[in-house]
Amino acid sequence: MRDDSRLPSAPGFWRSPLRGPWFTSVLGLVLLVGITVLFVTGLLSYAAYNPDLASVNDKTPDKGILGFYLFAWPTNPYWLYRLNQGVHVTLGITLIPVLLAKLWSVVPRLFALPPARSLAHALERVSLLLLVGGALFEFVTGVLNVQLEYVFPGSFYPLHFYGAWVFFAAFTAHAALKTPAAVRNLRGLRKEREPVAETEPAAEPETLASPRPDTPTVSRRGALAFVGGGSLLLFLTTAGQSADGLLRRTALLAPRGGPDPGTGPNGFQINKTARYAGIRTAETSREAWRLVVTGRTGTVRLGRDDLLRLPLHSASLPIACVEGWSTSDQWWRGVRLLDLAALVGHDDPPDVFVESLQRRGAFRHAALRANQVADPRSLLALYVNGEELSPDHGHPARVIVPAAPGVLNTKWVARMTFGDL
Ligand SMILES: Nc1nc2c(c(=O)[nH]1)N[C@H]1C(S)=C(S)[C@@H](COP(=O)(O)O)O[C@H]1N2
Ligand SMILES: [Mo]
Repeated sequence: MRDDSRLPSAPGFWRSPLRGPWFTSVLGLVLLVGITVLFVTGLLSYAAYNPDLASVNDKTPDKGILGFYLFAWPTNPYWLYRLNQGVHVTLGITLIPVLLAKLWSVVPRLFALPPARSLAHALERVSLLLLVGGALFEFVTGVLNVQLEYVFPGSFYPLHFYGAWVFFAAFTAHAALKTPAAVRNLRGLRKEREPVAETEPAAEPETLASPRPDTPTVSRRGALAFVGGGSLLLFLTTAGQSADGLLRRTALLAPRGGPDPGTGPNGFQINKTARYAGIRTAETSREAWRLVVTGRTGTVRLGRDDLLRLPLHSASLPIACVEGWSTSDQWWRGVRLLDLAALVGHDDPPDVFVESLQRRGAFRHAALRANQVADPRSLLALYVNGEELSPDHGHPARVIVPAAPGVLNTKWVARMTFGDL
């Protein structure tokens, strides 16, 4: 078996002289840091979405013991979700070349036979299956969600969330086993960093290196630079998704947040248009539209003119989507959620369930937590940047909450039900 180099299970099948402990260790340590950040920002992102408040999007809202950490997402600083999600998505995309290079560097191991030499070895290989499978699953579902928007049966959230835990469990075990050696390798194997003329096959054949290496065509440093260059290119074509104006146009790989938003006060990214959501102008007109607010003391129905007679307040807040893109701060004006709560008998604001005019599709309703309702910057906005909301931004009224994911900022609001959820 060992000598038949035509089979990928034979060590001699793999000829690259670059494979070896140094190359794998560098990539491994980059992933150790990067994936830890992805995991933390991912868990935070999930908490921010209020999954445990109401099972509107998520069919397993409390996530059992995996939801142990869920907490009331704060409203300060108001750019918290924008930063968290920008880091999560941009970093995830940037790490793709590193992940692929790392898998390339260890691929002979994945084919090695016999499948298991001992119970310990068998366990290690099962954990590698979860590690590699988990990594590919998380990166693929993440990229698909960002690029194509929710192409999954059911919801993206439970898939990506449960996948993250499986992946991170295997990742933690793997990191605990390998990090000490990786650090040693970086210290001990300095010579493997040398230019191509002096690049020699890695020292120990058992440790990832090919037993019959080809002559090198690129140095390990050169190969790392190639991987790093790929990451840099992805970074530069993604990071602009959180910027404005010209910089935003550099976000070639990031979705625009829907169609061209045009210019003027309403000229910022649009996720779903009014047409897509099936909103008819007949139901949003001044004559027809009524906001139905329910709470402890009953139900009130408010037309646009009734809302305009309530105190109007302003707040400068961004929209930050789970997909990673965000707008800069927009100047919203409307009625405070806490004033609406008070109208129906809640002086101490409770949670609220918000429903839109939209009849089908995702995100037509959302649950906000008491601390979000209580923030004086949380508005049922009627205006943005000094003008009435455009149909695509949620005319006649939309929710906007500081530090919350875009998905909680319901557009075309029809009904608000205050009370503990
Ligand atoms: N009714 C309704 N509200 C909605 C959505 C929707 O599809 N329907 N999309 C949400 C999502 S996912 C985001 S990111 C923001 C986008 O707001 P914008 O289109 O004004 O930028 O609106 C939110 N409000
Ligand atoms: Mo979103």
